[in-house]
Amino acid sequence: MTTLEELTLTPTTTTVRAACPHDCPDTCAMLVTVEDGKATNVTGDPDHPVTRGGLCVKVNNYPDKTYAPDRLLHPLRRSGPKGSGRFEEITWDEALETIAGQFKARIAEHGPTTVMPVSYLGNQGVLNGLSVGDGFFHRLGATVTERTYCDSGACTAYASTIGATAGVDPESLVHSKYIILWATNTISTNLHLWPIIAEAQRNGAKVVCIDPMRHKTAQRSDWHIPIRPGTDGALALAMMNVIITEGLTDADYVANYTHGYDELVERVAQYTPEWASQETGIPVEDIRTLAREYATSDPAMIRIGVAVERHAGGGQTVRSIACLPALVGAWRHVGGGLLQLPLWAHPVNWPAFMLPELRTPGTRVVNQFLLGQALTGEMELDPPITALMVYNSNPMVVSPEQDKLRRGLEREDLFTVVSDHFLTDTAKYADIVLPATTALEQHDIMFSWGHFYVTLNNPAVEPEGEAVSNTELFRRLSKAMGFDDAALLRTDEELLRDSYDWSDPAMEGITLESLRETGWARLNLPSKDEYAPHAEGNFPTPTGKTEFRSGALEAMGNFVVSLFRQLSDDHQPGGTVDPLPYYIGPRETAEVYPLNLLSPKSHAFINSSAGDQAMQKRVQGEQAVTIHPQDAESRGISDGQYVSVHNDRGRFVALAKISDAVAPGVVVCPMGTWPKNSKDNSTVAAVNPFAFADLGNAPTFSDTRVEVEVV
Ligand SMILES: Nc1nc2c(c(=O)[nH]1)N[C@H]1C(S)=C(S)[C@@H](COP(=O)(O)OP(=O)(O)OC[C@H]3O[C@@H](n4cnc5c(=O)[nH]c(N)nc54)[C@H](O)[C@@H]3O)O[C@H]1N2
Ligand SMILES: Nc1nc2c(c(=O)[nH]1)N[C@H]1C(S)=C(S)[C@@H](COP(=O)(O)OP(=O)(O)OC[C@H]3O[C@@H](n4cnc5c(=O)[nH]c(N)nc54)[C@H](O)[C@@H]3O)O[C@H]1N2
Ligand code: SF4
Ligand SMILES: [Mo]
Repeated sequence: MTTLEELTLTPTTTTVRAACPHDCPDTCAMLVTVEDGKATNVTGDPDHPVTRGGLCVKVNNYPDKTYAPDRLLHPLRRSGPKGSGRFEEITWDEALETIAGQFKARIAEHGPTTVMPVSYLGNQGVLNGLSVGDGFFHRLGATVTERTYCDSGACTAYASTIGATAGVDPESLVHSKYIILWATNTISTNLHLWPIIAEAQRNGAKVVCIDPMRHKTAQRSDWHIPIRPGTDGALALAMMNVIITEGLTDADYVANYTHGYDELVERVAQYTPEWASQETGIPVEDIRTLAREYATSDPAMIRIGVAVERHAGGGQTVRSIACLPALVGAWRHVGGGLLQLPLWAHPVNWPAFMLPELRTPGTRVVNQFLLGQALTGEMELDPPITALMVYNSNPMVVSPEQDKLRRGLEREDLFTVVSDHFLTDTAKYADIVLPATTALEQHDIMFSWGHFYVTLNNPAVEPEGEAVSNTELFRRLSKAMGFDDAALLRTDEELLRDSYDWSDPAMEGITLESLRETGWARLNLPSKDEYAPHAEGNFPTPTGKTEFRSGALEAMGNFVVSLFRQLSDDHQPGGTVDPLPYYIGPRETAEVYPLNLLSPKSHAFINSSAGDQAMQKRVQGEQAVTIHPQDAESRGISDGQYVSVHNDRGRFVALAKISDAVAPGVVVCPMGTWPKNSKDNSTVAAVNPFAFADLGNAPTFSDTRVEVEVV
């Protein structure tokens, strides 16, 4: 490994090992060049087996973000109407006094659940990310926010079928001979996996991409299968039908390591390729070919993207896909099986951050997708929400029902605090705005949901202005509220020590001290050339097998498995769920509005982050909706014209991009654009529904029907 001394150029120049803080599977190891106390450059660590020296377009100018002229550097108090963006600078003491005073007064009048936190994964660090603040709000007795933006439906389905297993090591994909990329635009959203897939491809692997859009990844795949959105479950069930009827199962693997096979055979008999072809729009022969090639190639890999869960039947879709590897014995081989979120391999000490012991059992839970309803009173809440604190999230961009949310945030009687790097469209509605540090200015340690490496983030420079880390923010708030619980006042050093279960076998040989030397380390697991965790079953399910018939769903009905949710197990959705996989089609149909809108990730933004940075805005371009030539022609739309995209929930305006990269009936507009940078102050979130998918309270962003017309 290159030493820091070797990387150091001049005596006043140092190199600091850091980590990209974003909600991205790649969790890159960064090297920060610091000259005279200023960060002047960031690069990827060339020695890191996944980062391989490169950062992506979203982050490779990270010092520009840290030193951006419009960055928030001081606490602010609103001095104009909500949304006007007019603020005046105040001191931290004034800000903390105001917040504590407002929280106390509103709690005295309504009770503690009148306060609601809103946070997600703007920062993904164990210290400053998902659960920072949870202990504070539990101690306060605030409404518990359910966070199910991402993969909670897929995780529930996956865990109900094969257990909370890390699955395949992404690096093992070099050994795969058949790789199905199912609802993932890898080159944009999981860039550092692509060289591994490309290596497998050079070694003879066939790469198949199942996606309604012919994007960068589809273009580089060997076979692109355009599918009608939200119908993937039909395809997976029909693949099982073909595999079973044509005798392509691995009978020995099925007999030893699966549960409920006979019932599965009975169940999938109805899901013929002919039926699935009608649902999915994929020719019958293609469905048969896919099933045959998948069943007869070794090792065969399925990589599922998060987008596979974003429709009414997302949970059952993942259930069906998760059954496939066991049916054909793919798990026997290194590089065979299923890759979803390998985060389950990381022994993060989550309870030390979520602090469930500070929560009062039975405290009210509100899901963040319903924020607009919760704030406008459409959702009956007693007491109402009268104080909101937003950090690590930008709901005006990422939450559905944007118009309703805006109306809620405009409420004069709502006291809103936002902590962020920039004055986002959400922050504009705040009463108090607080400045947050960037990854270059704070301590953290990163798990990964895309590989088996743990990465330490060392601060490279002093914070700009009066910005503080989220950990420091909540220490200050705890003191201002008079909370003296030791757990709420832990220093960053103490939090780092609490971050991982260092005694877990996966951490053997890794300590905080060793990470300070090396920056990152691979978890203590077999190498990518040996790792086949389920070659002999060993699934972490009740039966120890792949459960075609799911004991968990049978016992619990609908529930939520997700690390990204708060620990609130006394509040599960419930209801009965068929324990065998079955088909649920899209909820919104062509009868309502003719076009199916997808809002996948943008290439140059990371969710809404970087959405207001000059370079990234240039690369991403203006908000645009891709529409098929036939649909454009029948509506009199020409390329480059502004169009209105609308339904009963709202509308946004975007540039029309006419292309046959999408099928007729499908339109695509990436999420992440800031409303203020759009033509009509609105984005895809204006038309997205709040409705949940079938499992795990997952979103249904892809289950959005719209009409498009010239403005
Ligand atoms: N550049 C960039 N990278 C990111 C992010 C970002 O914002 N920008 N965000 C990060 C986060 S938080 C996440 S969760 C991941 C998500 O990364 P991905 O899992 O790749 O998710 P998306 O980009 O939303 O969608 C991927 C593809 O799914 C397709 N799709 C949509 N609906 C369906 C469907 O019903 N069936 C099928 N088969 N395909 C469908 C879309 O056309 C899209 O091409 O990316 C991470 N990486
Ligand atoms: N239409 C549509 N909507 C979607 C999706 C979709 O595919 N389509 N995807 C969903 C998914 S998968 C996800 S993961 C969510 C993402 O939702 P969010 O996690 O809310 O994502 P970001 O937009 O990145 O918002 C993070 C905010 O946190 C701020 N931030 C970053 N670091 C820090 C910090 O250290 N401290 C503080 N205080 N703030 C910080 C950023 O500047 C940014 O404003 O969006 C969901 N919304
Ligand atoms: S956003 Fe993802 S790909 Fe880009 S630098 Fe961060 S971890 Fe790497
Ligand atoms: Mo996500």
